[in-house]
Amino acid sequence: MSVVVCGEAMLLMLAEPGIPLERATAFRRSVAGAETNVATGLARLGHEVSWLGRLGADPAGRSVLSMLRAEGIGTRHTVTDPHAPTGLLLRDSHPSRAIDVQYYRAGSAASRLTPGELVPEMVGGAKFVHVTGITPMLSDSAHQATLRLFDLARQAGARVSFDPNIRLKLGTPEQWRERVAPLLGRADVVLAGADELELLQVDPATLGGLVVVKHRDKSAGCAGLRQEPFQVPVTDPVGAGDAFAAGFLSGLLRGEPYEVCLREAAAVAALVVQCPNDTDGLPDRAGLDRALAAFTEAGE
Ligand code: KDG
Repeated sequence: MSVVVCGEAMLLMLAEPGIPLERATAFRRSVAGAETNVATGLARLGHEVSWLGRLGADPAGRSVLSMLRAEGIGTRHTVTDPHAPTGLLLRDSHPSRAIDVQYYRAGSAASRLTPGELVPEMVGGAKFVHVTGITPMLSDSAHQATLRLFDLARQAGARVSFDPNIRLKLGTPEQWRERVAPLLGRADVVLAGADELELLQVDPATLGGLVVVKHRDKSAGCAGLRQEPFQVPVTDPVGAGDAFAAGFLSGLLRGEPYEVCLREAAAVAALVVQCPNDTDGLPDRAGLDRALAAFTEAGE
């Protein structure tokens, strides 16, 4: 297994594009979850990926599981919880006005993740373990589980990549600072927005690992390099950060220089924002190569 991701996967009911949530009558079913978005991106680019997480013993959980399996994501370690539901996310989709995201995830099966259920075998052989700040914000036990995952990754010789993924619906800035800021210092690769680093009050220069900063102007950089965003029409910006992470990690897994990792990350993100849901635009290898060639031809 090249990459292990851990986090909550929710059933996503996405309103028909352009219609506000309370007016929408048609919804499309798919999967939401920052970590499973990254897993889907990596799987489509040809990497072996496994997902650690919990689902309810309900139709939403079975639906999520079959969609993840259809992407070729390993689900051997998925836990089905008979006592708690699968999380649900309802949202609408617009290119420029604010997107209405409604979570129904409090007390979900995923929030009941515990450190005791994470065992070394789950990360054995992984090159990367990818985690986001969402998981430690789900509950105290999920926070403890996240800390345990960092330890297991370290013991297994896997690098940890970490995206804070701040969602203020999950906690106050103080709570994010308390739980999530310390994790950045323990990660080997941090993928974070400049605004997130500010909110967490983390100076990237103090972090030991590689820090990839996503800037407000949509450019991104690391190790003194800067990648401008590719100019594409934006249909739905949700999932861009996860797509960027998948593209960047894919480059790292192939041993590419950071310059290539940044360019591929930006290209995967540019493909995702052109489609309404989180994962429709995630390319396979041939699709990414075609996009990169087109951007090069356009002088980008
Ligand atoms: O990164 C996209 C996510 O926002 C979405 O898929 C759901 O993980 C999610 C969250 O907590 O917002």
